[in-house]
Amino acid sequence: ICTAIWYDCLCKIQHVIKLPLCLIVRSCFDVFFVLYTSKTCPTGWNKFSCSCYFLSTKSGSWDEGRKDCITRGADLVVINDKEEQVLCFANEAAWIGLIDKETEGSWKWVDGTSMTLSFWGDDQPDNWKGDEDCGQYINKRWNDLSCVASLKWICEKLPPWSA
Ligand SMILES: [Ca+2]
Ligand SMILES: [Ca+2]
Ligand SMILES: [Ca+2]
Repeated sequence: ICTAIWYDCLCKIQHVIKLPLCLIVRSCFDVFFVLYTSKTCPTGWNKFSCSCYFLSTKSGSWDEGRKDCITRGADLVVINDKEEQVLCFANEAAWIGLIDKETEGSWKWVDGTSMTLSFWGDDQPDNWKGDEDCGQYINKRWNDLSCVASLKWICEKLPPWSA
């Protein structure tokens, strides 16, 4: 039976087994996907798989972007898989939740996890001028950039069960 509750369950299973199960079964749930989206993502946010995404209209430093996301009950986006990397973010250059400020070259996500899967652009990260510790999404790849540069940012709001 296709119900919104079912969709919730599938998202939850996907979150646990780390497979894009939502995508696989999505066609079956298209109608409810729309309902689910309108129910769970605030206005101005886009739904993909189990999360809601927001591209800022303003620009600012990485810290300013993160602060804004937290204010919105979210955080800077954590890119967990190829689907999320490719599908979510159009062609905008924007901050993502990736940082190597603590230890140079040791990239961490804002949720505290280490970066394992990566989508760096050619010759990146290069820590140019020794001052590039924040992750930028650009041309569907990543670049390390000075954290005080001014960019838009992408927030990701996770589903309630992961809070
Ligand atoms: Ca994510
Ligand atoms: Ca760096
Ligand atoms: Ca760079």
